[in-house]
Amino acid sequence: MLWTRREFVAGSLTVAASSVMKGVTPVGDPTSYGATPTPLQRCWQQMETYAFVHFGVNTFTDKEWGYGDESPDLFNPANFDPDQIVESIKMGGLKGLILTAKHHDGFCLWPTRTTEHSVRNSKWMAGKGDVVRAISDAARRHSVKFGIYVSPWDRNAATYGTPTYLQMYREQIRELMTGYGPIFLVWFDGANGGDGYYGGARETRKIDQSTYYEWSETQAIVRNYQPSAIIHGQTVLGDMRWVGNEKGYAAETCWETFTPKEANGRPLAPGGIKGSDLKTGERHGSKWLPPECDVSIRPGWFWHASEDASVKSSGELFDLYTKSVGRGGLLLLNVPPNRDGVICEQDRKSLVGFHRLVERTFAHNLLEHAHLIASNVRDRQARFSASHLLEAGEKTFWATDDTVTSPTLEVRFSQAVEFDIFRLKEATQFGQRIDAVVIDVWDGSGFREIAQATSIGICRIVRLNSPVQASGVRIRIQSSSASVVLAEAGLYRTPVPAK
Ligand code: FUL
Repeated sequence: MLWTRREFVAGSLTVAASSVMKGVTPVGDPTSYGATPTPLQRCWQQMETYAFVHFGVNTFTDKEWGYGDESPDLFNPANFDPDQIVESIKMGGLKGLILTAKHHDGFCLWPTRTTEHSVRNSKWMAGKGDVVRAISDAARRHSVKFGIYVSPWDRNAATYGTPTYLQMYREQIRELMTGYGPIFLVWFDGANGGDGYYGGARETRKIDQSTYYEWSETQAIVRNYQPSAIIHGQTVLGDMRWVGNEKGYAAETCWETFTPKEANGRPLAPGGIKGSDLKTGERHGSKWLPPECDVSIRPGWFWHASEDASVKSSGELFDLYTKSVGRGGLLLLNVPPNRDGVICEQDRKSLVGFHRLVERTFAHNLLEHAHLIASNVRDRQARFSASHLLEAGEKTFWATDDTVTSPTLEVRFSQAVEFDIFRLKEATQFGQRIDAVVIDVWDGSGFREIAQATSIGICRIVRLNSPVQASGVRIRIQSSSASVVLAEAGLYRTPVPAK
């Protein structure tokens, strides 16, 4: 049944009957529920998407994992253009980039004092080059945030596997944290130990992933020098969880919270937790640890000529966006420079198209001028009314009374609208509260259910298989672990069918 005008006024927007008017102390904000994000995590989650830049000796050897015996001379990008790389990333709407300062082969893209295996001993720029400097400077010039990947596994280092290597690794982190300005994110890889060059030993070395790196000490270096950096990995100090796959998507039901623990009770280490658990997170988990969904725009992480024809299309990237950002996570999209040291045209084209798709889809909220009719408004105060759902950001929100955990929101349109996406955002400073939601459309004579969703969190995008037309829409919160605090609601129509 549609709401009458009287119910609309009584239930939603007026403050006439509120406690404010009755001279009673007005009810304040709801209390937060469960784990909540830190201010740092909230800022980072607003970024939604950022890039990985895999670049190094592998770019020139056509490999994904270099053995560690590559000559530094191999690294010789003919037309290295850091501005072109950063601009390409920006054209994709990506808000930051994470450079592989050192991959598993151990070759350092900056002139480190810790090893001879670096750009300092390469023909490139007669040993005077510094890729980390060039890219971080360009990122700053273009207002793109800069982050670092520094592989713990080092197949070049003679000392790998001993405490001496740990000293070297930590010194590398120190150099990177202190020499290149603000770092927004540090990525610690889970791939560890195996065969390698190891200073000529050419053998297999196994380490105990959960104890060898003493992660809390290693990561404390990051916290000390870059207190505003997000730490990748579900470790003691980690601010996020890896999503458990490298395909760029989270599970359909995906919670922002997680309780980091290893099945065998050993210390936490990157890569040490079951992938399926990471994909869904954990309802009522002890920590706010949103998933970061990493994926490459190409089949491999490094550039390979043979993959020039396999660049993901804009539509495919948009689909991944809805399954990562749209499931409460972040999208980390790898865009690898080629041997010239630039991003290829086909990758740029996809990035531009992807950005345009996101912008155009979400530019026009079909609820914009509609009256949102809420079945309950907290203390009937205007500052908690459903109209705030149409304002961007988490600062304003629709909130219900403490006892109301399954309210509805209804909308009537003077003219039918067509949409294929709906998006909800919780005000996450109050925690993840909603458990399940149903969307109904009014077809002229009654409401018909068209979609359901579970976890909402910072952003939930539900994409319908095909567009629907409706003269009314009802959002039914079926269950919530605490009263509802929603920041945004929207209906959208994708401009072109995404492939
Ligand atoms: C993995 C690595 O082994 C890959 O080469 C790549 O860097 C990816 C992002 O992480 O663990």
